[in-house]
Amino acid sequence: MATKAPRENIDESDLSVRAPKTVAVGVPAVVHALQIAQQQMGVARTAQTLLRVNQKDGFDCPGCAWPEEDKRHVAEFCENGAKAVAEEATLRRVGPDFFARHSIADLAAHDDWWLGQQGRLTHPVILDEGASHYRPIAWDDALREIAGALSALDDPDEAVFYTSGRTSNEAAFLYQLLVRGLGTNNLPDCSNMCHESSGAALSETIGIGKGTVSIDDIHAADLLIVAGQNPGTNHPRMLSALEKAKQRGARIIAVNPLPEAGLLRFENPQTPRGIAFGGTALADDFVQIRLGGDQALFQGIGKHLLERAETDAAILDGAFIETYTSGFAAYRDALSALAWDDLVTATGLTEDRIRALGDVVAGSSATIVCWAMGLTQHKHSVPTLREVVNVLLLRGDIGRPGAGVCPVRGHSNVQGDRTVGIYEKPSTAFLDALAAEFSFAPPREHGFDTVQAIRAMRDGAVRVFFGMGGNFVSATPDTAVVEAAMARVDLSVQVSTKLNRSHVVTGRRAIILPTLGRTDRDRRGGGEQRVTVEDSMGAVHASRGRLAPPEEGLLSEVAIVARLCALLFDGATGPRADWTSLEGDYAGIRQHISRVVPGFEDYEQRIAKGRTFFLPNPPRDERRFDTVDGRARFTVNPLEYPRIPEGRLLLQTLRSHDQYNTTIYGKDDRYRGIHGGRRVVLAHIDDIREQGFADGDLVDLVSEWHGPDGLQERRAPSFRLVAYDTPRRNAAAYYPETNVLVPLDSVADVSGTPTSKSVVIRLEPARSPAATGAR
Ligand SMILES: Nc1nc2c(c(=O)[nH]1)N[C@H]1C(S)=C(S)[C@@H](COP(=O)(O)OP(=O)(O)OC[C@H]3O[C@@H](n4cnc5c(=O)[nH]c(N)nc54)[C@H](O)[C@@H]3O)O[C@H]1N2
Ligand SMILES: Nc1nc2c(c(=O)[nH]1)N[C@H]1C(S)=C(S)[C@@H](COP(=O)(O)OP(=O)(O)OC[C@H]3O[C@@H](n4cnc5c(=O)[nH]c(N)nc54)[C@H](O)[C@@H]3O)O[C@H]1N2
Ligand SMILES: [Mo]
Repeated sequence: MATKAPRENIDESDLSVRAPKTVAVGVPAVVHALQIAQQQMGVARTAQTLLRVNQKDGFDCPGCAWPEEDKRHVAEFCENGAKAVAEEATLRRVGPDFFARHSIADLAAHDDWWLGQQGRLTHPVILDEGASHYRPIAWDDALREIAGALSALDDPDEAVFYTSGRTSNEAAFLYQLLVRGLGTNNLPDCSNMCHESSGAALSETIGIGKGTVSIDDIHAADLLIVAGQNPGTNHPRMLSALEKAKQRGARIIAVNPLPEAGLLRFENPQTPRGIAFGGTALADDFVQIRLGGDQALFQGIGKHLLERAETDAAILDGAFIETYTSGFAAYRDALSALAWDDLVTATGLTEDRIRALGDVVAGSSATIVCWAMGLTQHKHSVPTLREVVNVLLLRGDIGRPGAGVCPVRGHSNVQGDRTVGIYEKPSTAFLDALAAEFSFAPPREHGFDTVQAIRAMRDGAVRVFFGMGGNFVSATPDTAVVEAAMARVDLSVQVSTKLNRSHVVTGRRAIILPTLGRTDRDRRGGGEQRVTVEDSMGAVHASRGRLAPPEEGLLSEVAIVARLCALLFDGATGPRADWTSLEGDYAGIRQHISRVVPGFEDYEQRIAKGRTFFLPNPPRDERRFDTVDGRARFTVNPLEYPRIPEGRLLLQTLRSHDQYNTTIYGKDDRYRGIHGGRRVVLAHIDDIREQGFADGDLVDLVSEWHGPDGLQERRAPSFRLVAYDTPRRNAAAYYPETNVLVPLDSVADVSGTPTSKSVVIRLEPARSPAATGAR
């Protein structure tokens, strides 16, 4: 069912702009988090819940994927973790009466923030074809409807199964089995829009699609480069680790177009010193790079190291290069042919500045590069990350203490989901093991990633869309195209904790299955269940919720999938397993995983009593590189960087401090000085003036994209211009509001990730003066 987005009647009249902050966290953050938590869940539940976050035998924070330290604090959570928990543990409810009161058209007129604020979903509901309202449906009937629609497909590839990254290992493993049992690898996931570029670059160059450092390595590093990441907002617990590294003498360099508060200074609320003394200055150096200039920066650093090595061979780790790598000579020659002028243009930094950074790298005894979306969501993200690897290889900075690559993952179990099989391009070894374990023939042909899935839906090739968590409609690029694509599907199913836009923009028929979250107690036939998750550093541990679930009889994700399997696979065809007993006791699923996925041997024992275990990581553990030639690979990557046409700006779409992806907690972005609104575009004052505007003017953002059929334009109306400290011609605005501007076909080479951090836009005076914010 196609609906009109709430974009037309935008009220941002409370918007105000103040000076950005230079210090992150501290007491105001804790107070703010507790306020939000108490509004959602009351005082008693707040205390009961927040004290269990990330404790051994507690539940894993549904916030981010940053690992816990081994020695836990009493309150092992951060402001934004507390908000994520409060969102889920809220006492507000969305039940059948809510859906009776609100038609689809009514819900569609509200934004993601309002939808999320309504509370936890409690009952399965169905939207019949042509109906104006969802109506309640019994669990069994809902599951039979879904199984029926899947069985009726002419070809299993007519179904698409999306996963967001909060799903546990157990649920994810069973879910991929269901999907492959049906006969398709159409398993797009949020990773396709997130760290896919990291996975692609790292698998190719070092033989594993994950980072190679542990939390101890962070503490032990001599130099930490944090590029394209805003940890003060998105991975606040990382700041504690950076602080510890700093206290042990590490240098920290922030590479970012924006001076993000958390990277500059940090007040640790866990330590009295943090509160009393105004915190630690974290970054020793802030490198204000142009959007998309990072490939050039790392090439420049590599070039400088190679030049210095001509007179001082000890600059490079010759023994490492000789023993463990391939491709060095070609890399060296390619870099020597690069012109400094190009590197300067691409980065916006001077040659001297880049060389000085090279000297810092040369002087470091152990270097880690951390990154997130600022490096992964560009057209040339994969080459950019290959260049990061090149620099680390030059100095042997992989596979020894305090050194390595550190892609900082987003969703709390996005890495685990991939490990247990949520992947549209599964390896042969994985499929072979799955086939042997469950006596069936999984499909071998690769499936759709997120962007390919949208194209197939748009073209009418998909009849069933199934979303395991997430908010497909809001999170994906090109909102208008995705909404139309979703409307073409016969049946859309969402397994969700909270209401979001993907429940309102649906297929011709739609089903919502509510489910348990991390914080909820999960009691099944075999007793109270735990699930497991893998953090950003490959450590696996159990998570157990303790709160009374929002509704008796609410099914866990595992139970939903197990029951669908029981309906779909009768033992004659498809995978064979005892679905009922797997639903009753998830230890049975862990046994299957331990036989299918390498590294999970003795799974149950290794997670007992709150223990954590590390999955094998050949580069880290033994400097073994499972690449095509068995070596870590230097690569040659022709320089790329965004060329911004005359009179245009390059827009990055990012997160405010008060949101979790498409879940909006509130309308403030405290550290950046934005209050009471989200429709702002941060730009350099000279660009604002050059374009004929003034700070505070209301503009429409119009993106320009040259597709095969010529110029395409997309418009996001009514954004307030905010003069901000950013490089010239680089602008920033919040996602998901700006997803309307991101063309579906604008994706990263190799990884297919939407280029959410480089969208060419022009500014136009706002057509409709909808928002009248005072400043
Ligand atoms: N509270 C909270 N926590 C979260 C999330 C959330 O929404 N809220 N989301 C989770 C998820 S799924 C993810 S993936 C992570 C995201 O974590 P981040 O990647 O930190 O999130 P973004 O807001 O997209 O910020 C991108 C950062 O990169 C910078 N940047 C943009 N382009 C470039 C570039 O070309 N070069 C460089 N060097 N820097 C650039 C931006 O200025 C910004 O600081 O956070 C996770 N944690
Ligand atoms: N323009 C632009 N677009 C982007 C990005 C960007 O930086 N810019 N970032 C991209 C990135 S990095 C990511 S990861 C994606 C995020 O894409 P998604 O993961 O699809 O989006 P979320 O907003 O995290 O999903 C939130 C919804 O998940 C559901 N949910 C929460 N917890 C659970 C649970 O435990 N179980 C179940 N079943 N459901 C649950 C709730 O209903 C909630 O409304 O967005 C991408 N899109
Ligand atoms: Mo993400």
